[in-house]
Amino acid sequence: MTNTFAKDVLAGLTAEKKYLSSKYFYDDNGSRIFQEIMNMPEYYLTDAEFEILSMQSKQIIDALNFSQPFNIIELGAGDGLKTFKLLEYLLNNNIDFKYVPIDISQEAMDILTARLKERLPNINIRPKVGDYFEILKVNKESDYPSLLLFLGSNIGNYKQERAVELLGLFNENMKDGDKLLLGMDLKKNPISIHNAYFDKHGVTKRFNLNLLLRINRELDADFKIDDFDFYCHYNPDTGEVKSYIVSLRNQKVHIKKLDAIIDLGYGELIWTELSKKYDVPEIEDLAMASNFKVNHNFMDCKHLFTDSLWEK
Ligand code: AVI
Repeated sequence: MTNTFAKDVLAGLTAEKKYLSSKYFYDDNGSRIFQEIMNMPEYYLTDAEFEILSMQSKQIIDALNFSQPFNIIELGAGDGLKTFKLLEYLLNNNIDFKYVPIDISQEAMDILTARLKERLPNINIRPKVGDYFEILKVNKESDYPSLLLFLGSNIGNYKQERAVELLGLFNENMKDGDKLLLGMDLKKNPISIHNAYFDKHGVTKRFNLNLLLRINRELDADFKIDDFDFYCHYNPDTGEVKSYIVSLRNQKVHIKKLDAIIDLGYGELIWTELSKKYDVPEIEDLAMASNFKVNHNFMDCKHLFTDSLWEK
């Protein structure tokens, strides 16, 4: 078996406690459902981060203390326009910078580049498709300072050890003086978090069950979607939202390409996603564990979310 998706699905579905990684949510259909999630009023994260980047562009750029020109490198930029307001601020103020969005999807980069060039014709944009670290290694040789962006609470989808490992790798690939702006969701009234992930229209349920459809299609399996449900739970003590697919009956699923029959019991869970929420001391600890110092936490007016500025 050559393909890592196949290997990971087999490992996850034959484990004592079944799991599937949320990184596999994002096929074309999953990416579209994620756009729907970001447009839901319950999913406050998107609007909160948009507010930060719109209202505090000046403060963020001032805090960088960069000489010009500089680079803005966005990791996992997708086809969205999260950073539009920040980029617009820079152009309106004649600040000299180059924008380097990075993503694994060529299509996403093409869409983003076309949209930005249309809306900000003067932008100096150099999209890159591929592995973050290969691109960051090259950037380390740049003569100019760089701001790395890892927005949208993406870090929250990594377990603590993996988050430290990833941030440590960012750190190693940054020059002295480079900075990282990290989008992190904050602990808050647990009901708001519950509603953002257990939405009443079932969009997040569709997002999770789409993973079973992907396995059916790509690995020739016979998951019957109606025999599965979605459950998620926020634990305010740990700040962790954990999401699961639930088997609604005793059933066997045949995954032909894996030559595997998976037994699922009534009520059995397949863990799909972690979405971690932080408080300020935890942000300080995470920064320290990955060799960074927190420069400033830029928060929206309701303190739902932070874009946390870190330096080496
Ligand atoms: C991409 N990631 C930060 C989202 C989150 O909030 O964990 C994915 C998501 N899962 C359910 N809703 C949104």
